[in-house]
Parts: sequence; C-alpha cells; structure tokens
Amino acid sequence: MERTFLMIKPDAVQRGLVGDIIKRFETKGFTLVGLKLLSVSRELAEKHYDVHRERPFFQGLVEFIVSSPVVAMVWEGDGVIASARKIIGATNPLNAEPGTIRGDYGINVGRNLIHGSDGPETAASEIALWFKPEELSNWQLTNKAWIVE
Ligand code: IDP
Ligand code: MG
Repeated sequence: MERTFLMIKPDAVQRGLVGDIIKRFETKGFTLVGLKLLSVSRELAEKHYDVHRERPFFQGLVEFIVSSPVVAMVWEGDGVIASARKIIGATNPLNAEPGTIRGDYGINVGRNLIHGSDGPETAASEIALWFKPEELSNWQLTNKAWIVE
C-alpha cells in the first residue's frame, strides 16, 4: 500500500493549525500510520533537505525547521503521494489554490506550513529517515469498505 511522508512545519505548529491539517488527510480517507512531534536536529534537517543544499535559501530553511517543533507523519492509501501534494498546494503559497493548505493559510514561500514527499522514491527514503519501522502501525480502517470499493 502506498505511503507518503508529511511534516507539519514550525510555522503551522506555532499557529495552531496541526488539528486542521491532520483533519484534511483524515477526512479525505487516508490512513494515519505514523505520527510524532519532535524538535528536529540540524543533522536531520540538513539530510532531509540535502537536495537543496546548494540553493541560496538552504541555510534559512534549515534554521526555520530547527527553530521550533514539527509534526512528522506517515499517511497511507491509494494515490496518497500525489493526492497529498494536491491537498498541500503549490510551493509558493501565493500561487497555491484556495482550498489547499498553503493556499488557505500562507503568503510566503519560506513559511509554507507543510512538507510532502514528491514521489515514490523520496517517500520511501523520507519515511526511513524520519521513522523507525516500529514507530509505524500496520492497521486497517474499520470503515474502509465505505471509502474504497
Ligand atoms: P516543496 O516543499 O513544494 O516540495 P521544494 O521546491 O522542494 O518545494 O522546496 C523545499 C522547501 O524549501 C519549500 O517547501 C520551502 O520551505 C523552501 N523554499 C523553496 N524555495 C524557496 C525560496 O525561494 N525561498 C525560501 N524558501 C524556499
Ligand atoms: Mg520538495
């Protein structure tokens, strides 16, 4: 079953948006299989954003991620990787459609509220980077037959 890694960033945690953000993935029909609040080490933040290491915003991005706790999550379901990216919206919140998380709550690319894996390979590597296998639960929604035929 497809899984993705999502991280509610420090700005959204500080602004009290954790519940609203989780609710969007829950009510969509996806299954939460891993969840934790943590203060991110510099090492973890740098590894997570390693692909952006040479970009001018890298240092500021790492400072932001370590500045206050984040909520790390793994969600499961058919098509969850691409669907979560749609629910999240465009990287720059000013370009994100209303109805998306970034479109509803953000105005700045450096404060865009949430991260979501962008494909199957990054999802697998990000889940392994952020979660130990025993921190993930394999379970089925009891109402699954009312969500997926
Ligand atoms: P994504 O989060 O939509 O996948 P990426 O291009 O992978 O976007 O960039 C990763 C993160 O880096 C963004 O979510 C944002 O926090 C930050 N970022 C990207 N571009 C900029 C920028 O131009 N200025 C400041 N931060 C940026
Ligand atoms: Mg990205």
